[in-house]
Amino acid sequence: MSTPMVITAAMVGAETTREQNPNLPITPEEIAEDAARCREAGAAMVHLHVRTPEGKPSQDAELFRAAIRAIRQRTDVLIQTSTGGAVGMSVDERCGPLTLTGADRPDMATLTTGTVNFGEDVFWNPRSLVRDIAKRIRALGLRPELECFDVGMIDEARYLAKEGLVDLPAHFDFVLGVPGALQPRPEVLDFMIASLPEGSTWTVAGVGRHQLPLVDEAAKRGGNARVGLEDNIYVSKGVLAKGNWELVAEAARRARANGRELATPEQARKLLRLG
Ligand code: KMH
Ligand code: ZN
Repeated sequence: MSTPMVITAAMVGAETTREQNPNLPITPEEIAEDAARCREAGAAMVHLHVRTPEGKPSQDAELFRAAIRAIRQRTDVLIQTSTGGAVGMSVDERCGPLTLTGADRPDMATLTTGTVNFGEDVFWNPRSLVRDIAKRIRALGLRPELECFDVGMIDEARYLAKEGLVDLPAHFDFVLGVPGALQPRPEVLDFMIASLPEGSTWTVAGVGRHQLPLVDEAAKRGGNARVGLEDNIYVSKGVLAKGNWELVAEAARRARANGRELATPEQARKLLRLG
């Protein structure tokens, strides 16, 4: 039996707008409703950003609290909060969700381990900032998902481990296809997998048209996949996704077609060593 595949739904993001896809969830209720449908369609985890009521990206702790509570009232899906936020945010702003404790604490948080061109912007992650966020994730008792837009960002995880800021083996997310950054090719994916610290787990998040084909590539290689409106608004060429759940359903179909079962949140918790 192969290892079950963890599907993560990146539901909101900071860049996608309602003008691009009117089905983007924004309010806590909309996010929770779509999250419950994603879980039914096969997602074990959601990667969460939040918005103000006007739709502006925000890392405000209270907005996260409301979304996390609404999701947990509806479904048992794991919640991974973003510490990336939107380009240009300060580190304190980005770490808003890391102030949530007790019943509102997320299950996991992202940690991008280097700087990358991000379209016409720069997603700024100097080493000092990465260490600051890593310490805050650790202080909250969480394990990070290490967001790697390039192979050097995997190597940086080894430095973080030597400094006692990240435990190895760890869980990585290869983000491929961002304009201005590393593009997905089979040999790129294979190199990233071969570059991982021993025993680590991985997810691949493809941007735009790369998103769904990369689910097949991940399934074949024993990995995991992230889909959702944060990274891609179409379910097929020119056809807008009706919600994140539709992208998850398509990812689930592809996973099963490649002989993979889907992980439940409980299985994902064990596979990703979330404790
Ligand atoms: N919005 C991007 C600039 C994360 O969530 O950790 C960063 C991002 C990464 O989405
Ligand atoms: Zn994100």
